[in-house]
Amino acid sequence: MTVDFRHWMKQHQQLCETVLSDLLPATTLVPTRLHEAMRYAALDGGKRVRALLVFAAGRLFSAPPDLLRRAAAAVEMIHAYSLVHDDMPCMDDDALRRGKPTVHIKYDEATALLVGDALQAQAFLVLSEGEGAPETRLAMLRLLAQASGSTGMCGGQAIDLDSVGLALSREQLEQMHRLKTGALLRASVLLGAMSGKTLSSVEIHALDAYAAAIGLAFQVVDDVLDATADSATLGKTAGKDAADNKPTYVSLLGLQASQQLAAQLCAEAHQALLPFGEQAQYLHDLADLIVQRQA
Ligand code: GRG
Repeated sequence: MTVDFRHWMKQHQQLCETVLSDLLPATTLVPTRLHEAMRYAALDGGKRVRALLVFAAGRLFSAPPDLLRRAAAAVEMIHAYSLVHDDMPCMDDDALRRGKPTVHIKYDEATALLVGDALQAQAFLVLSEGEGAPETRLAMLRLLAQASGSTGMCGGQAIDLDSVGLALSREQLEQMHRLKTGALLRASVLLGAMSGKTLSSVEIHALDAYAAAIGLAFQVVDDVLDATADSATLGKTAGKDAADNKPTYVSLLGLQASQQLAAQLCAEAHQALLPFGEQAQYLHDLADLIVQRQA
């Protein structure tokens, strides 16, 4: 990772925070407590990997800033909603997220449910508004809906909930993560690129190969960190996978083989970007970031 990339990353994490703050309902707007809780869930926290993927992919095709910013905010809102719901007692039942009490602890369960619902609706609202060709916007909305719904993130979460205590094969584990985490990461890459131009099938194929590799790498690293890092560093409860008897890459392959797999997937991601040349440098560096992250 270069100094240039680190500078770009900080700048765009800050931009993501500003754009989210602008596009979320104000706390003065009724119902004020719900809007305050939505802002609590979405602002001031997280690595903003999905927004960074949108911005870095947008750079490939000089995407217009307004559409790119809305796409970045939309994927982070969907992600924030998924975390709020995932932390609820009916799912993972967690008290800590992004170094803060989870939404149902800070507020209450009913509010957490509504925060997730409202963040999801807000994501589609912000992407439907603003500048840009209506057909591009429609294609982007469709992609985000597919990535979030029952054949994407929600479907992956359903498989995850059904898998507790089961011995999944490597293929089954991969399919679950491709949906649960990979679908939104893929959508982030494609939404960024689509903001700039209508993609050819060759471009979609190359970006898909990149997204598939980083999506899986993200999850492998998540499993490694869950087994090796502490809660203070992670900002969420560490060791939860083993405690909950969940199948992970670490439980399936062991720690060392999981680390090797993450490195191999990073190399595959880099390889997939070759057709895009220098313009893809930040996507290249984001793959490194995903694999080298400590939280
Ligand atoms: C409840 C519909 C629904 C879906 C939940 C994404 C997800 C599906 C659950 C999150 C549980 C989890 C810990 C998944 C592992 C990978 C993951 C998405 C980690 C959190 O993402 P980061 O590390 O979080 O990008 P930050 O806080 O940095 O944004």
